[in-house]
Parts: sequence; structure tokens; C-alpha cells
Amino acid sequence: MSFIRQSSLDPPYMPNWRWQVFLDKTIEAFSEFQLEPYPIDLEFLDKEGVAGPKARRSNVKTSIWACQTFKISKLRAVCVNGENVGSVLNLVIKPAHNFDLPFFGADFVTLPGGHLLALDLQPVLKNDRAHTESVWKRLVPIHQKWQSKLPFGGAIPVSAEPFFSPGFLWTRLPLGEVGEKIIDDIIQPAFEDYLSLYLDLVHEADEVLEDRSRLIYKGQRNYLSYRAENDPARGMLTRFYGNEWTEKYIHQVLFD
Ligand code: DBV
Repeated sequence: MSFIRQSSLDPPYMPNWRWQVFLDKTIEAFSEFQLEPYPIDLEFLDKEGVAGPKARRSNVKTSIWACQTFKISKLRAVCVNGENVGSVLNLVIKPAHNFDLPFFGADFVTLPGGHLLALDLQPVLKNDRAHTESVWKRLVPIHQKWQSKLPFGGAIPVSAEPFFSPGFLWTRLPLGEVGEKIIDDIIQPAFEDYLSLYLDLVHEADEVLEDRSRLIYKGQRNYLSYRAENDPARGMLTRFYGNEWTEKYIHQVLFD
């Protein structure tokens, strides 16, 4: 059955998708706000393709749920699902630049080789204590609680370090029962803790002055261009949907 969505605010239809409960929690968490759709061209709202190894080709679908509200200029969840291909939830919450808030970033990726899970409240002015201190003080204990129960995910590129906080939760897990159980028992409550802290920060944030706002804006631009230039999904999306669609998607939709 195909299901035609007209608005980025309608939840995507992703049958048997691993990350559904995470998206549901996110939508539920933001239901207290007056949400407006974030404008996304129809050609990018839901995209289907065929992928996977030759003998086991399967359909792969990529959908985006996106909205905006006061203090949040963009919340978008990219959902990818294909039977022999993998499944992804990539979530980015971009605060309005007249508030001193971090980005919320989650990258939950299941590929034929295993799960890769990243979660963080990401600074855009990492060396600016007014931007980081009050976040890190509350995030680091939450991070320690959950990261201590997980294997470390390994080194990340040095060029990415300016965009991660000391509360970067990062792990790789095997496919199968063990990995699934860790996702249910550790990753899910960790995600809820990070989201709930983020919502507290959003509620508490006061508008900043114009000079400060301009500085945050520059930091956000810098963050978004880094993510667009270095998007680890580029290879995967290009294989599914070709170069032209993928570059437009990355630059005009995911990290515009
Ligand atoms: N990553 C995205 C978007 C994705 C996506 C929009 C639409 O930013 C998926 C999907 N991430 C994705 C895939 C891979 C990774 C890897 C498919 C696997 C790439 C591969 O193995 O070929 C966090 N994601 C990664 C890696 C890191 C992150 C560190 C490993 C990098 C590597 O192996 O090169 N994504 C990265 C990051 C954040 C994030 C900086 C912040 C929380 O969202």
C-alpha cells in the first residue's frame, strides 16, 4: 500500500522500522508545543528506491518528519528503512539563533555490519562558556550514567570534535539479540533522558541580545555546513537515489 503525505508534520508510514518508538517518543515529547510544518518539497518528503545485494534486492524508503515552533527553528527526523539494506533514524533539532541553546543530534544507524549509535547535545560555540557550561553541567552526569554501560564507539574525525560535547554518547553494537536488548534497555532510556534535558533547556532559555544572536547564527551556519560537507550518509543515499537527488537533499533539506 502506498501512503501519500502532503505535510511534513504528518508522521511518516514506515512499516517494521526499528526506530519507530524513538520517533514516537520525539513526536510525543513535542506535542505540548504548537507545531507548524517545516516546508519540505514533495519530492523530498517520501522517497522510494531499490537497493541491497544483487540476490536480495529490496525496497528502501526514506521519509522526513519536520516541524518548527517557537524557540525551535527546525526539528527534522530522517527515517530510512530497507529490508536487506538497513535502517536509520537521524534526528536534528535546530534552536532559533536568538536563544543560547545547543543542537540536539541523534544518529541511530543499523547496517548489515551492526548498529552505530550517536547521541549528543551539540555546541555551536564550543569555546564559549556561556554557551556550554550550563548544558554540560547537567548533561555530563546523564552521559556517564549511560555510556558506562556501553562499549565506546571508537575514534571520531578530529575535524568533527568542535561539534561534539563531553556528553557525546557513542557506541557500536552487534546485530542480533544482544544488540537489540542493549538498544531497548540502554539506548532508549538514554535517548529519553537527553530529550527531556533538551526540553528543559528549551523551556528555560531566554532570548539573547542581537550581538549574541549574530554570533550564535554564525556558529549554526558553521555547524550545518560541516554536517552537509561531511554527511556520513552521502554514500548510502547516493547508492539508493543517485547523486543529483542526494546532493539536493543534503544541502536543501537535511542541513539547509
Ligand atoms: N547520518 C546523518 C544523516 C544520516 C546518517 C542525515 C540520512 O547525518 C546516517 C542518514 N551515519 C549514517 C550512516 C552512517 C553514519 C555514521 C548511514 C554509516 C556510514 C558508513 O559506515 O558508511 C555521527 N554517524 C556516523 C559516524 C558518526 C556519526 C561519527 C561514523 C562516521 C564514519 O564512520 O565515517 N551523525 C554523526 C554526527 C552526528 C550525527 C556528527 C551527531 C550526533 O548525527
